[in-house]
Amino acid sequence: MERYYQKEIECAPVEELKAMQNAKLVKQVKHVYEHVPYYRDLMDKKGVKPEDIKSTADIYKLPFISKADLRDAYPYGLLAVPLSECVRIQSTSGTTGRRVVAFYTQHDIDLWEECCARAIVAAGGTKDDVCQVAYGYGLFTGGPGLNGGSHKVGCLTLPMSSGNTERQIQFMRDLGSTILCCTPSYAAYIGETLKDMGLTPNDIKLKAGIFGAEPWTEAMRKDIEASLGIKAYDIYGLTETSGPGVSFECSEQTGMHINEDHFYAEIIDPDTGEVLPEGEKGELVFTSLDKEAFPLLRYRTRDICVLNRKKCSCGRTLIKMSKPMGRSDDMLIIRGVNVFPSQIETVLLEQGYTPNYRIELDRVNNTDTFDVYVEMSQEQFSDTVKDITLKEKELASALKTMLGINPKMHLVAPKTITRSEGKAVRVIDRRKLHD
Ligand code: DLL
Repeated sequence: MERYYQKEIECAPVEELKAMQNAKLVKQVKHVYEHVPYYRDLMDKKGVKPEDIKSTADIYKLPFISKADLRDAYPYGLLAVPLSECVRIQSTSGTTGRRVVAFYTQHDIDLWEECCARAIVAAGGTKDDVCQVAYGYGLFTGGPGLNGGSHKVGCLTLPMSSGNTERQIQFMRDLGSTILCCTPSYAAYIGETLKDMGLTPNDIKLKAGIFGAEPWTEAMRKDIEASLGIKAYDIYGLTETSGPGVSFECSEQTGMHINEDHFYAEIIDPDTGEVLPEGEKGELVFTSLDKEAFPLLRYRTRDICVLNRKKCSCGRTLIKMSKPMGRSDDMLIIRGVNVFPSQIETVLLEQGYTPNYRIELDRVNNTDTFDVYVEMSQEQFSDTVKDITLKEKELASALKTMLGINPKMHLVAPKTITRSEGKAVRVIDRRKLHD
């Protein structure tokens, strides 16, 4: 039997949902225009006033917000309430330029946690469950978001954070965890470790997993389900809109239901910005309808998706998005962490290396491998092997500080990285990320 956290919203008649979105949009545009000078300037430049937005049918008139705007406005420029009203920030890794810092009032936190609670209940969670949260905690939104959702459902919450896998399994056994929340690659690794410890899914009580923050295929879903003896559910979100819980899978698993009472979704042509009809593939754009502190209007996610409103057997009427099928920028997601090649280049230049480098990615046993090859100068190359090994370690550690994940560094001889006559090919990605 399908369960819901907020049935009155999740299964509301579509017309009711649309009317709700229209009313919230009108209010939100006014709030942003009055309180965010940065966005007001964008609207003024486009010649659009809050009164011009009467419903979601008018949304195309509004300007987009992109990561470049977040950079320009860093840190407070898109804040719509006094800082004293904010109770939390969350962030992504990266340099000042690439880092996203999102602000929350208590009301924003409550709504975000409710979105995560909807995902947990859709995966079968109840107050009798033991929910082990093995997403990273801290600035990353995964741990705090699912932790809050788990509390709202009333599950016994295990705030494990990621890492220390044998201890994860020990707790899972001792406390009888029934739901696991983490990235799909970490879930696969936990499954592998379980086997290495001589255990089987019969030795644990897990029944469901809520996995997201990075792309994963149906084949990976099947592997994880078999290794942990669970049903695996997808969850999507991004720091800019709050974190996980923008959309989530139900029992039908043919896409993720978007929490439309809080987020208005559009699909646009990434090149022209034109809004595409439902069912067409393009870039996903979100407008936060309820957020007080950091309400982004028409935020370009760069995720390529399709939306559909076909009737779902779970009873929810919320529109569904496909799994992201790619990106319209150069962002890579490596072990759940967002990485831009330019961040790597910044570190190399800071450390006195040439910008001749290559990133190689693969997925071995469902875990991402991350190798960075960097060319040495003639002087660097004349160092002893011992010196070079030390330099590789130093560089790996500088990259870890910048990105939050550890690459395998390879310092290579001068002129060995293939030069390109056109656009440099910096990234070789051999992973199969999409079906
Ligand atoms: O990854 C929030 C999150 C945490 C989602 C835990 C789900 C679970 P960011 O670090 O800001 O936020 O990264 C957002 O990750 O634009 C997508 O490209 C990608 N992404 C997130 N969820 C999925 C998913 C969190 N289920 C970026 N499938 C997004 C594929 C995903 N890609």
